Amino acid sequence: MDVDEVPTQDYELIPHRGFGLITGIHDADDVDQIYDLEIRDTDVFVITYPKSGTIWMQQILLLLEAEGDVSSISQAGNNSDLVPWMEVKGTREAFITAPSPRLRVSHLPSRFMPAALSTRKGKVIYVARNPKDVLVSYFHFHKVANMLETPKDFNDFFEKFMTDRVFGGSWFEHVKTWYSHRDHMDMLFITYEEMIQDLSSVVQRISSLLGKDLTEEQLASVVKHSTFNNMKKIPQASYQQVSDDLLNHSQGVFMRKGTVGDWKNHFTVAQSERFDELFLREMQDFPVPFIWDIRDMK
Ligand code: PPS
Repeated sequence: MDVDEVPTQDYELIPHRGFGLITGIHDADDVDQIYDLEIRDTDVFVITYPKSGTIWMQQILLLLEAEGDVSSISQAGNNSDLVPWMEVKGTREAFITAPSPRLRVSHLPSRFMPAALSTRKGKVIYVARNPKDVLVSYFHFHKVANMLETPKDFNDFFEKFMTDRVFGGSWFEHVKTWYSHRDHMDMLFITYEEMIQDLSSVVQRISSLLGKDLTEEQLASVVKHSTFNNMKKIPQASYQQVSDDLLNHSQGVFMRKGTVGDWKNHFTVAQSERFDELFLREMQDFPVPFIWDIRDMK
């Protein structure tokens, strides 16, 4: 079933093997079958904790495949259909029979993903974003997304995120576990903030990972058509065409601010300090730095 065709219903987060699945969107049996899927060398999986740059990466992958020709991808349909979610129910057959390259996105923890990835089959692009901005982006998205419970207020959502009671579970566990697989998977681990800071170099690295040989001009076109302002103008890329059953477009937009440090407009000092303590406890041995403020960018 296409993600756009999910019928209107009440959604609920149901625990399954330590991870919350959303009724109506996910099916536990379908999710369990992902592990045994045969993987091709040309398969590409973008993995993210929610609100970390998934749809940005969908646009970049499609543009790289199209060698920068934006009109060809806009005509092909919605990015969410061209680079679908692995875990959405009923998508298994389409994955098995799809022509190469199969481009997919997923929010799933690594234990659910195809085992073959750990033998360096297929490619993984993991995008991590500083979790304070993730929390803020996710708060706003909960008001837009019908499948996610609308928070009472920011404080209510802050508590839910801090105690892993959101789809995606613990941000810390998601990022650390995926990172721990980087040596036995063909993986590029990048941050959202790197993409904000130097999109050209990130696009170049993705292009190399995929073995592409694009001209300077083609790469420049990929970068140009994946900037925040340009993507916002493309309904197929910015999720403006997702059905009203799934997204309540009157409550906000998918592409909201696209920046670093918006958490400062939402967190109280006390919330920030509590978050910092948790971050330090969980991430003290994590080697990848996060950027928390746009002014810290070179
Ligand atoms: S989801 O629902 O998990 O798929 O959302 P996801 O796509 O991972 O994250 C949405 C946030 O990414 C921002 N975004 C971008 N930022 C900068 N440049 C580009 N091109 C871009 N595309 C998407 C989007 O605006 C969301 O962040 P916030 O902070 O809410 O603006």
